[in-house]
Amino acid sequence: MTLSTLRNALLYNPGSVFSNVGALLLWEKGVQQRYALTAIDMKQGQNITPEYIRINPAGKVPVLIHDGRSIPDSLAIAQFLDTHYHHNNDLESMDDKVIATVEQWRRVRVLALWMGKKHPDQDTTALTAQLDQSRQRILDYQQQQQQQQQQEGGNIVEKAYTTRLGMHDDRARVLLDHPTYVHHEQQWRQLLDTTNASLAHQAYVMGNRFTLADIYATSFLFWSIQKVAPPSTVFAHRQWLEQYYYRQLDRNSVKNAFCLSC
Ligand SMILES: N[C@@H](CCC(=O)N[C@@H](CS)C(=O)NCC(=O)O)C(=O)O
Repeated sequence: MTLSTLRNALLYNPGSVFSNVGALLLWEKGVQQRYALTAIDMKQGQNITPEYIRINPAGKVPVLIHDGRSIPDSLAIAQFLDTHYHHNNDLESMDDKVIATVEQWRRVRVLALWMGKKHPDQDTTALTAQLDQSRQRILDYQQQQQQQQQQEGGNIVEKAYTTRLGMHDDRARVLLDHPTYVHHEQQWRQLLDTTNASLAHQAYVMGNRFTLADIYATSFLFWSIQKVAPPSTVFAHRQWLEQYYYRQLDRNSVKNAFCLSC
């Protein structure tokens, strides 16, 4: 399959937290039929091929392809969908308060909670070797592009690999640094607590209407339960959050986007 020929698609990695945000956005906006769900094989490094880096220099998912134009980043996708399909369910993705809440969820690096350095003396030799290898693969691609550039003149993809390298190094720091793990774990628990407290007197994260903040909260909770801790831990002393979460799982959009009965 050639990604560059796609006209309308969601590039995603099934099961990853931001990909779930992307898929849920399509279902909540009722436009899931218009975009072909296209899995990017991250394990095989499909997200760092020149073709993908041309689409998204960050080498991340999700990316929405709309009429052949690429829109990376889940928040940008939400804002695009809210603007383009403004008659469909408004997610209030331009509202400052909604954005501020969404950013609280986005700031928690859940990858650290899953695969990060949980103990100061944890042996990270294997992970370091793996990260060094994936870094080298980026450099190899970049060098290939540089050689091509000399032959053909001008190549934006070579520069784009510098962006991907920055993302890679940031990811490596998040995974290998113990204080970073501690920081994100605290942020995660705090966010669960504050969300639980606000849900004691309202049905949704922002009050009595479903917004983009619910899409992030539900995706992060779902992912947390798959990868970080069982429901008994996530919901311990957080009964309002628990009730909210199971209400969200009952939504048809969530069932379909998260493939709950696949
Ligand atoms: N700010 C981005 C974050 C996207 C993101 O971190 N995606 C992860 C998957 S959940 C990814 O693509 N990671 C691959 C990598 O960085 O190598 C968004 O909101 O879409």
